[in-house]
Amino acid sequence: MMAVNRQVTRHSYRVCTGLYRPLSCSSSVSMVQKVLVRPPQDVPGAEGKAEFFRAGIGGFFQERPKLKNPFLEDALLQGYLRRHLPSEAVYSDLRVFGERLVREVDGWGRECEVTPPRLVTYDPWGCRVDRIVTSPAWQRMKDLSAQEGLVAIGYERNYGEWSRVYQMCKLYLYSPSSGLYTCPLAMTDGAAKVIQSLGVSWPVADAFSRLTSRDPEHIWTSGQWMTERRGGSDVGNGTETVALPQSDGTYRLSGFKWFTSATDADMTLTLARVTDVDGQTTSGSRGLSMFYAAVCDEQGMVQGIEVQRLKDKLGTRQMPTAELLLDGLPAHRLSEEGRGVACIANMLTVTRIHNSVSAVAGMRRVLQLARDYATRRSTFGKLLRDHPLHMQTLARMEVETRGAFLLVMEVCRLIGREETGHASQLETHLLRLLTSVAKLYTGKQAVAVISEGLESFGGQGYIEDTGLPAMLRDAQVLSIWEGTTNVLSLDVLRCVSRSSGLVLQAYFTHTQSLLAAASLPSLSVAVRSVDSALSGLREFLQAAALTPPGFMELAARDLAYSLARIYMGALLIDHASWEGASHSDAYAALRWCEQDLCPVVSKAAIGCYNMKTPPLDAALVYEESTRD
Ligand code: UCC
Repeated sequence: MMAVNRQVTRHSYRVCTGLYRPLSCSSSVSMVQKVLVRPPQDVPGAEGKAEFFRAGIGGFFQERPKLKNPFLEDALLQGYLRRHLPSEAVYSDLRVFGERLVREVDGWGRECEVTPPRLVTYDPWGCRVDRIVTSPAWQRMKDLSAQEGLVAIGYERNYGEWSRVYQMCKLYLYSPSSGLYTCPLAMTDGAAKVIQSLGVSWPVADAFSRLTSRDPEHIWTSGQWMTERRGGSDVGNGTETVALPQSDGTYRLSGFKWFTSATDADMTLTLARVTDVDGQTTSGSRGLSMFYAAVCDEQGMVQGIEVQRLKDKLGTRQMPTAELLLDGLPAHRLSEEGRGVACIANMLTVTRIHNSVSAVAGMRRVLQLARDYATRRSTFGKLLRDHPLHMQTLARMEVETRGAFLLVMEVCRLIGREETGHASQLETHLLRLLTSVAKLYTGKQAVAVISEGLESFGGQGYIEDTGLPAMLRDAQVLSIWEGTTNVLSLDVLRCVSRSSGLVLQAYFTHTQSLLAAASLPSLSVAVRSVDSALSGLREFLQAAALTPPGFMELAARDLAYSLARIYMGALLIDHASWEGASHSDAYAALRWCEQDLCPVVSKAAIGCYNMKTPPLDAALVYEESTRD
C-alpha cells in the first residue's frame, strides 16, 4: 500500500483527453486514485503539453478480450451437434448455459482462483479440526453442477447413446469457467460409473443417487484416492495402505495418500491391501482391493482422516489437493479381493475422458479470447486480425483444437454406445484404446495451444490478473495426472497385447470406414495422406513383431501420437464430408493432414528405436563435464 501511495503521489495528475478512468478494479487502488488523480483541466499549465506530461499512465487503454457465449461462438460444436444430436432441447440448454457462464459463472471461476482453499488444522481451543475452507464461489459451483445436471445427464440417458456426448459438450463449455470444479465432477462421474458397473446396491445405493443428483441439497462429490508416496504411476507396487477386516464385514483403512484432489469431497473410492489373520498382505497389483468410504459419519463428523497439509501447486490452485493420513478410516470393500485396479479402471476411463474434455475446452477458450482480442488490438497501423501472420498462427491453433475436439467427442460417443448396450465388441476395444490416446495427446496439445494463445496477447498474456496465465498453469496438469504421457503410451501397448491385437483391428477398421465415406474431390489430398499413413503404420506394426524386446517400449510414445494424428485426420475428413459441413471444415482437414501423421514410421526409418540408442540417450543425459 505504501508503495502504491508513493508512486501515485509522484504522478498525481493524469493528463489525457479522455474521461476519468479507473486505474484498476481493486478497491484500495481506486480509492487512492479518487483522492489523487484530478481531471486534466485542474493541471496548471497542462495545455499544449505532450500527452504524458506529468502523468504516469497516458490516455490509451487497451480494450480487454471479451468472453462471449462460448456455445454460440463455437462453429464446430454447433455443426457437430447438428449432425449427430439435432435436438432443439439440447441446443437451447447449451445456449442458455453459455449465457449463464458469461454472466455469472466465469466470475465465480476467477473468484476460486484468487481465493484458494486453506486448511484450518486446529480450532481456537486447540482441538484438531482439519477443516478445508473453500471460497463461497467454489461452493456455488457445487450447487450449479447439480442444477445443470453436469454429472446427472450422463446417467439419466434421456438422449440414449448420445447422452454422454451431450453431458461432455456441456462440461466442455463449463470447464474453462469452472475454477477447476470439473476435477471433483470428473471423479464424481468416475465413482458413479464404478458403482453402476459393479451393480451393487449396498452400501452405495444412496451414494450413487447423490453423485448423480440434480438437487443441490442432495448432491455429493467423490474423491479418487489412489496416489501414495511410493506409487504415483506404479499403483500396483506402490500402494502401502492396509485394510483391516472388522467383525461386521467392514474395514478400517490405514495409510498415507499423497495426492488427493478436491479433498473436500463427500466420499471416496480408494485402494488398499486387505490384511489376513496374521496381519500379512499380498504384494503387487493382485493384492489391491477397492474400497468405498464416506468422509463424514451420520453425525457429520470426520473419522479416521487427518489432513497433513495442502499441496502448493503450480496450477489448479482453486482446488484443494491434500496429503491425507488414513488412521482407521471406516470403509466398505466394493471389489473382490485383489481386483481393485481392474475395478477402479472404470473410474480412470471416465476421469481420463474428462481430462481430454478439459484439454480441448482450454484450447477452445484461449482461441475464443484470442480471436476477439484480434478485433480490438491494433499494431503497426492495423488490427491484429488484419495481420496475415497472426491469422496463420490462430488458424494453426484452430486446426489443433478441431482435431482434438473431434477425437474427444468420438471417445464420448463410444462410451455412450457402450453404456447403452449399442457398442460392438470392436467399438469396446476402440474405446479402451482411444481413451488413453486422446488423454495423452490432447494433454500435450493443450499446453502447446494455450501457450501459443497467451503469446497472442503479447505481454498481457503474461500478466497474472488478466486471468490468462492461470489457463496455462492449469493446462500443465492435464498431461500429468490420470497417467502421464509415457504411462499412457505404455498403456496403449498393454491394451494392444492384452487384447491380442483386437484393439488395433478395431482401430484400422474404423479409420478405414471413416475414410471410405469421404467423396469430396477437395479432400482427396487429405484422404491420400491418411491412407498412406495408415498403410505405413500397418507395415510398421507387422515388422515390429520381429523386433527385439525393448523396441516397442522405445516406440511407444511415437506410436501413440501416430494413432492420434491418423485418427484425428480421418475424423476431420469425415466431418468435412458431411453434407452440412462448411468450407472451413474441409480446410481444417487439409491443414491437419499436412503434418507427419505417422511419426513412428519416420522415426523408425532413422533408427530412433535401435537398441543402440538407450545407452547413447543415457550418456547424453548424464554427460559430465570433463573440464576442471
Ligand atoms: O488421483 C489422481 C488425481 C485425481 C484427479 C482427477 C481429476 C481429473 C480431472 C480432469 C478434468 C479437469 S491422479 C492418479 C492417477 N493415477 C493413475 O492414473 C495411475 C497411472 N497408472 C496406470 O494407469 C497403470 O497403468 C495402472 C495402475 C492402471 C496399472 O497397474 P498394474 O498394477 O500394472 O495393473 P494391470 O495389471 O495393468 O491391470 C490390472 C487390471 C487388468 O484387468 P484384468 O486383470 O482383468 O486383465 C487390466 O486390464 O486392470 C485392468 N486395467 C484397465 N482396464 C488397467 N488399466 C485399465 C484401463 N485403463 N482401462 C481398463
